[in-house]
Amino acid sequence: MSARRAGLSRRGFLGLLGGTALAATGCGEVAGELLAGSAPMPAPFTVPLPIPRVARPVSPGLYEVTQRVARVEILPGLRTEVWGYDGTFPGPTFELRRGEPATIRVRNELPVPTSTHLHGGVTPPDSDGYPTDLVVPAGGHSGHGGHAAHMTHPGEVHHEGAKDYRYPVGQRAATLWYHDHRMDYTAPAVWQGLAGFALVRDEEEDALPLPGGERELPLMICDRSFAADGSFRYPRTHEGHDSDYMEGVEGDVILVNGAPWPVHEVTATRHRLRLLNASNARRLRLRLAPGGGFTQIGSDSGLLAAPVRHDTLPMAPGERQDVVVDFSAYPVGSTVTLVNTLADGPAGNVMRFVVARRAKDDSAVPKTLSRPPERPVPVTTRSFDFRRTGQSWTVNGRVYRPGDLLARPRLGTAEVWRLTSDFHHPVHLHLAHFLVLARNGRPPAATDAGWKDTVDVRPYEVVDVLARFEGYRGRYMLHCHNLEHEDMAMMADFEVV
Ligand SMILES: [Cu+2]
Repeated sequence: MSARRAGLSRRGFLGLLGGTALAATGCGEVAGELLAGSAPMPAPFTVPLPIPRVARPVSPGLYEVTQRVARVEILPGLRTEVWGYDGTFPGPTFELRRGEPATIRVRNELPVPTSTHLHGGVTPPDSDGYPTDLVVPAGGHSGHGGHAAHMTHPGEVHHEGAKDYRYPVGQRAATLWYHDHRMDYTAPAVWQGLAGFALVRDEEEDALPLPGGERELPLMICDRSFAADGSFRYPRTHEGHDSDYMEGVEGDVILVNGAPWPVHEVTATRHRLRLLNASNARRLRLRLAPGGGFTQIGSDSGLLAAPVRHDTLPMAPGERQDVVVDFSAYPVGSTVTLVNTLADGPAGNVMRFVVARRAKDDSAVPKTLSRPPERPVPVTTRSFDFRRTGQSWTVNGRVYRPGDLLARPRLGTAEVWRLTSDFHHPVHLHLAHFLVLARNGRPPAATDAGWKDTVDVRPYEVVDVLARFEGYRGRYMLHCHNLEHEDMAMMADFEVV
């Protein structure tokens, strides 16, 4: 029985028993603290699934996107103020191709500074969305945002009004995403809507007969809570993050592509689902009801060598799963519901597919998908401990300070990074992609397959990853992708030398 079902809040539970007891009782699957909303919840599976607009370049290789405030209908009949790339939540999808460099000019018309990180991108350091490399709104709003006063940090860089983020796109086809990454404010800014997809394609993927077009769906799953007037609820105090939500904020409404518990009509054919857990803190364990499975074809950083079949997909914040679901296995007229078995009640539902009719299907999932980079030989091992220290979340006992380097790996080498934790910490490395080698000295889970950039480290777990430092020299970061933990200092810098 979970602590919540027993009538105790998780913060009370943690306070009462402490983290060790939490892990020992097996209640440790839920990471955050639930923030209940007060808006009427829509009936599930009534709102159509939106597909984010695909961004069009203004000239070859140049995109422009404007971060601005918009009022959009998320809950039927109510308006929600979002901070969106081009005023939408999710933002537009950037379709990128390996070998074709792209520049994304991000204009900031929000009341707060921003920093945009391409998550999973192999990106030069000056375009990587460092937390103090800021685009400040034109017109001098940088010092006093409407929602949150802007504390300045040593070494902070200000770009007035806009910044050109340059992406060489030398990497393999993969499901990437972009989101705000500003120091101390990533969690509220992403909650407010600053997130979108970026899909990298390449010739290796083009040659495969995978489902495409309308049968390829990017699905951004995240939770939010709403006040009675439809506005987002988010707990903050004047000093910053609300310590009652130290473990992370979980919403009670599940959104897919910005719509609550949507429904989507499909033909009885294979569909490719590019799943992203974009929640601040909520972990997911996805399943199909009434049954069936997922054929995983890709991980965070690209296609697998060969497909892997799963009945359930655990997904921590920041992780992606590229899967194929064959809807011809279900009777025409039936429904297939994507559920999250880690939650009770409304949050246990995600979205529903309606199998509308038969259709021709030329797609297939070949036995050989791709040739991922070979496993490199590590030159050294380093340890990173993700742990609560007082009122902060720390890495190796240190509260994040920009420029405080924890490692200096050499370009072109690989290292084993041993990740340990006291709680759920989805650990994300910028620049470097990695293979999961072991969990507690044992082989990793089947769902850890392939090259990744984010790994779910569970309470008191030891996770060994083999990271490749390829691409660029310079300063990058590793951090917890529970966004409240990240804002409460669970980040560290490393420099590729
Ligand atoms: Cu964490």
